[in-house]
Amino acid sequence: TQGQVITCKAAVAWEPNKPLVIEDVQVAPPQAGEVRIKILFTALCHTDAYTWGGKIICRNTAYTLFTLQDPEGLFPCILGHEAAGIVESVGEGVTDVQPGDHVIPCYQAECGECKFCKSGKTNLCGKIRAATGVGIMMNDRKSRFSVNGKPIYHFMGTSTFSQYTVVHDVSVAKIDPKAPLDKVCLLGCGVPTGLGAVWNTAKVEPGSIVAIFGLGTVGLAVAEGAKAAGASRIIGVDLDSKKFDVAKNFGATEFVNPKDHDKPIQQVLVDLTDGGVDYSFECIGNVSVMRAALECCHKGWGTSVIVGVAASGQEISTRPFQLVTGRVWKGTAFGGFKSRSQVPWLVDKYMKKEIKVDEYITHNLTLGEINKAFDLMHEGRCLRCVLAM
Ligand code: NAD
Ligand code: AHE
Ligand code: ZN
Ligand code: ZN
Repeated sequence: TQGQVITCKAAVAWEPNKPLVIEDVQVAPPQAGEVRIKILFTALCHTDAYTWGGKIICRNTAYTLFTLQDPEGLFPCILGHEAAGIVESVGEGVTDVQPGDHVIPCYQAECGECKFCKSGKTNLCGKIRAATGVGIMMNDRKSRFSVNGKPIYHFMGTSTFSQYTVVHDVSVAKIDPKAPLDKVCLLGCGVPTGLGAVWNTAKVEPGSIVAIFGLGTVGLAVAEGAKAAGASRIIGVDLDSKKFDVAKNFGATEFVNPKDHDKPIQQVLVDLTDGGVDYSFECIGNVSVMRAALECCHKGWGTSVIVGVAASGQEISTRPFQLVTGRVWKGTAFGGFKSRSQVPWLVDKYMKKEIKVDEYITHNLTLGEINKAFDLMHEGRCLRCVLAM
């Protein structure tokens, strides 16, 4: 197959919110600096759903020069960014991986050479983002996917809802070939994001009081990370009380359901914690909850980390006084982990049973059942659903 177009099955999102369609997709061979991967397993992350549900909002004021539309939400596209597979072929000049290598495609690249990579201050990489953020490849500004000659956009530089995908070499983490791909696919997004939000972004200290808004996979991984960091209280907040039993197994120590209270949830948490929490994490993608997560932080030092991705066009707000009086508002992408160097390390930690992965998988389906998998996510009955390709 090397050097040839591969025809395979992929789930194509033709339009926002319309069911994905399994199509025969033509996948072009990798060009210079690119890698074609046979995806074996992919999971769904809520970010795929947000993009799929994309809407366009334009705003033009002195301070908002661009549309508030998500520039990644292009259609038709192939979504998916939490996966594992095997390298099928590589383009010219690719030396870090070769056919047969077991890999996790990473939506956040790590080139090691750009201003971002060299800064020592961030895990974001600037090398290919201009292309991956708008659904194309860097070399020729084109897509490697097509259906009957019609180009299909890439998504997040990964597009894993396809049996074969083409990614940039700086987006490929080579992992231990003994690691079970049907499990470690989760290390492509949600689990590292939650763990890293605690360890890298917030840097939670032993004894801290932590609040977690949203107990899906990302929020549960925050709980796991906070427990490992020695937090003294880990307060889970969710509208769905069924999540509380599950969250106990990941380290949460207390639960609050906003539906059980008349007071605003930030006030409930401030009252529960003698003035507020040391760290809070928003793991939903709801801008009202982001505000509550900031405002439940302790005056003077409480830090709130935005992890959730809000729907296109949404904006956050609070009284500036909240920040003037020492609360800190931060965000995290992929939990601050450097992808190519740290994903293999996370895989090793899983192999040594130092972090959970299997526990986040509640459902296993096939690519053909992908719409059912999205339904499960929206019904809130599932943490991660892994699709066999
Ligand atoms: P999920 O759907 O599995 O979990 C969301 C949880 O939030 C559910 O348990 C739900 O019951 C709860 N919830 C919904 N509305 C709520 C409300 N108003 N108050 C309290 N709880 C509420 O999602 P996930 O896959 O765990 O992802 C969580 C968020 O993180 C999403 O926004 C996703 O896009 C984002 N995300 C961000 C990154 C990153 O790098 N920053 C990485 C992965 C995911
Ligand atoms: N494109 C959207 C925002 C999407 C977003 O925030 N993506 C997160 C990853 S979510 C993973 O589940 C991210 O880290 N992006 C990294 C980057 O470099 O853009 C919008 O609103 O514009
Ligand atoms: Zn994700
Ligand atoms: Zn870089």
